[in-house]
Amino acid sequence: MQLVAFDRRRGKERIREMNLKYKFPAKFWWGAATSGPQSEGRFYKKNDNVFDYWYDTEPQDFFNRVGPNVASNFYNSYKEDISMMKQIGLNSVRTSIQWTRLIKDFETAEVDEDAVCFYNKVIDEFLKQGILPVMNLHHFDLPVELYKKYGGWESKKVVDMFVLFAKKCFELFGDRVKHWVTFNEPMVIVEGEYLYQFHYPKLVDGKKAVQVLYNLNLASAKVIEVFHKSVCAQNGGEIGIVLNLTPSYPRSQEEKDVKAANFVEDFFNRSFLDTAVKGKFTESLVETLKKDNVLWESTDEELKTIHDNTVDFLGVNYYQPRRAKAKEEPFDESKGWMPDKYFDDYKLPGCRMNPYRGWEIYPQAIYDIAINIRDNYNNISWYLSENGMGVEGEEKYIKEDGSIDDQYRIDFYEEHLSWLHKAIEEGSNCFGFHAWTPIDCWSWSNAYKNRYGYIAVDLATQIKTIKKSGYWIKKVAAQNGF
Ligand code: BGP
Repeated sequence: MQLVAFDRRRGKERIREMNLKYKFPAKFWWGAATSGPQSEGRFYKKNDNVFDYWYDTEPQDFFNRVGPNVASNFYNSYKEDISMMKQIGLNSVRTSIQWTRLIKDFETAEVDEDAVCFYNKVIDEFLKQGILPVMNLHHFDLPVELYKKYGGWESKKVVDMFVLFAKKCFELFGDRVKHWVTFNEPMVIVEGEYLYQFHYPKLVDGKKAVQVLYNLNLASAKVIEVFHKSVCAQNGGEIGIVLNLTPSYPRSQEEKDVKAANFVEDFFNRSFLDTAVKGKFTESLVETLKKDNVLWESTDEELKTIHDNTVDFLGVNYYQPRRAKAKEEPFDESKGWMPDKYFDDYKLPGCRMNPYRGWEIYPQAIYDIAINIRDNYNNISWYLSENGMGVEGEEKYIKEDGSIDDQYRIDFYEEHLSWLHKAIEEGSNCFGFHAWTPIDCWSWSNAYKNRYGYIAVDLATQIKTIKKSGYWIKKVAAQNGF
């Protein structure tokens, strides 16, 4: 009897699979991404990161004055949260190990035993639920102590302390975690902290920005070196980096606009992509920085480390495209060098926008990214590690049964996935799709303004409810397509 029922069900599944418009490769990752500082809350954390400190000193900078103290309470509710992730069919999830939670003393990398116990429980719970944990080592969460003492990522001493932290992570958790990430969006550290003032310490200093860009590349390569020599790698573990590759399209095909867009690519994308995959900095970028007298300080030994230690896989976060045009006014260098010397941002008239986040919606860029990786980056294996639609005031879409009808998010994902599918059909080596984010989480100075999750969080009660998109991804994951 049971067998008949089972066969009927399989039969139906097969028919559904045959009817799919977009079928993805076997073992495709259908998951979502979050991070420690955005989900755990500060509970029992022995050290503060730059965001904890910024919130404690300038809470007015955060949307509705909501800080990272509770976030989505993952520290206390990780079991229930992971079980909800399982319920919506995710087969893989990325989060991060917080440097400021795991490590008590940054100079010696002495660990905090409570934190070790916490991360062990989290990893074991993911595995018990059949969800592949992808562990990232840095999601903008620099210990504030290291900023105050050494200038944070401006210092190569901090690079070495980060390597000590990473080594500890591999030793403690590498027996179970097989997929590691050195950094999430390192370019955002450069932009937010040193150029455009949207992350603490909100500096505007192009020269320092360039050194930080270099030091982050060095840190990633040094961590990869340690990883590849560790038992984790011998046991089949892999390490990658997650980059926000925002393709930059020129306003027109006129030479000056193309040149401007090409510089944007060099500075904001290739400065991490070329090093991560090919082990070397883009020549045209190095030439420009040298000419402008702002090139980083490097040694031959460091450049060899960067050259010899490239990633095993790539994660690409994509939210919005970037558009550039030639400068309309000459750049005023009296306040110092900035990459903006070579381009102006360009807003495409009439483009589709996500009004809450102020970001253009352009799904086709996924295809362009995928083909670029295929043709210019050795067709390295990669996954779409973040993609998402942040919406403010989602409560207005609550249905009678209490769940949120976020059809707009489903449409957004289907459109992006259709372009990804096309690129895979054409040979791009993509192995997964992670949405931002499994459960609504705290998002830096935007706090809880825009919600992204498959699962909603009621901030006052911390009650979590699956949205319509959560049921959608469950079906997509089960069918391996849609
Ligand atoms: C990405 C970050 C995430 C998250 C997301 C949404 O760039 O990796 O950490 O913050 O953006 O951000 P926001 O809420 O600011 O729209």
